[in-house]
Amino acid sequence: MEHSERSFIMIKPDGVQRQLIGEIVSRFERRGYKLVAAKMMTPSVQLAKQHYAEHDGKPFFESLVNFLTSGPVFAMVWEGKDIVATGRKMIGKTKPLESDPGTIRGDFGIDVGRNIIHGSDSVDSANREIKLWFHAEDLNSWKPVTQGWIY
Ligand code: RTP
Ligand code: MG
Repeated sequence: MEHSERSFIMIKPDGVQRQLIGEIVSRFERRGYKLVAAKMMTPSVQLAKQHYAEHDGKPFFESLVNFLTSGPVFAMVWEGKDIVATGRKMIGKTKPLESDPGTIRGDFGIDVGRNIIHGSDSVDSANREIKLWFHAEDLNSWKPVTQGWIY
């Protein structure tokens, strides 16, 4: 079925521990995006390594994988116009000094290794990550009954 752009957005273990799930889900909802899948789970080491495969070999890779597998995450798929790029804007930059107030990281974080949330960095990454974390049958396509402000 045809749908507009989708992104894989995940609240990391620190965001779950700090009880920011509602706050973050609310920001995406209010912006006008549609939630099409969500689940809470503790990722396996294998899944975390696959997810962050592009960083394999970097000095922070092991601690990144350890962190992501340290407890439950809240994995989601969000849908809507330009969700990949807009999602990254809403999340804020990787480096705490560069993450502006008003963004999720800029409002809630000060540590590059404890940065609350992940968002796909391109449409290709989104497609890869959605396949990695979700089965196709768990993605819920739906249309708002009240048309107008949700794309
Ligand atoms: P993410 O993939 O988690 O959404 O974060 P991102 O795109 O903003 O940043 P990325 O470059 O993909 O890095 C993935 C995660 O690795 C940790 N990191 N640590 N110590 C460091 O210099 C360093 N650089 C990156 C961060 O936790 C980042 O979210
Ligand atoms: Mg990244």
